[in-house]
Amino acid sequence: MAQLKYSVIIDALATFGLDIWEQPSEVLELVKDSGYDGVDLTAEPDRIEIKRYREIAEIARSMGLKIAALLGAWATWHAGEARDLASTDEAARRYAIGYAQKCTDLAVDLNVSVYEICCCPAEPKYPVHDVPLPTVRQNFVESAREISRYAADHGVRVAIEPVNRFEGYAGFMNSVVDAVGVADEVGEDNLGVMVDFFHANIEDVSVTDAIRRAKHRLMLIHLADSNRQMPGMGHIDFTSVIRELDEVGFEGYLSLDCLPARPDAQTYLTHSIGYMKQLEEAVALEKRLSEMN
Ligand SMILES: [Mn+2]
Repeated sequence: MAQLKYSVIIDALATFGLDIWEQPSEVLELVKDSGYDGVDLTAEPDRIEIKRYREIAEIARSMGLKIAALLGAWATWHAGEARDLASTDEAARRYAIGYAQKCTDLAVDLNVSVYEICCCPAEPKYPVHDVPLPTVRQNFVESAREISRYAADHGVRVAIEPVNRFEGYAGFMNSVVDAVGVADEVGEDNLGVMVDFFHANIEDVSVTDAIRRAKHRLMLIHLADSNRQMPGMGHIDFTSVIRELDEVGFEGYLSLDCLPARPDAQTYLTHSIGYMKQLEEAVALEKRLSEMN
């Protein structure tokens, strides 16, 4: 059984006062020493100088850390502005597409293979959004097609992250199953989906079902438990998750994405990977035993 690869979404460390742009070596060393294979850097091509990105990518690589993915900032709470790929305001939708294209350019520059896109309204409304769902879908599909074609021309992959009804458009692409349907409709080979366990636990039949259904398009995973805390702190059955990832032959990264990350940076990083690796070991052993029969 192949070992899984783990990464850390660097933005989540902000709750501990750790800022990669201020103290890159310190943050990256902590991640490396905790046993991770990579980091996910947030894509803010208009706010952070390319020179700074290159420096940080260089420090990471010199430590043997890969850049697993660029994290797109799509929700207003995260981006500090609206980046809505399904907006009915054409200028706003074009603005969001422009951001995605800059993410592609940044990925090329830093030699990162994949980044993610989400469908987040400027202001989420639950339980019903005021734009008809077919319109939301049509707008997003058009945006995703344009984005993935641009990315394909540059050799970059794009992963759709479905987000739960409270953070995305309630009723549109909240589940992984829906996201696979949207990706199939767009029909570009470099467009896939990712599974964030927190969102999938709310919206899909189960996290393992989501992995199984995403199979042919699964590019990335965001790692958290059902309550968005460290794996082991909620009720997701991670043993089944690991079996399923082995079953579908997942080769991407699991990027630690708990919000708000707690209780302290050291515990957050070491507990999460330690818990997962222990279960991985048990699943590998289980497989070995079953093969002896
Ligand atoms: Mn996520």
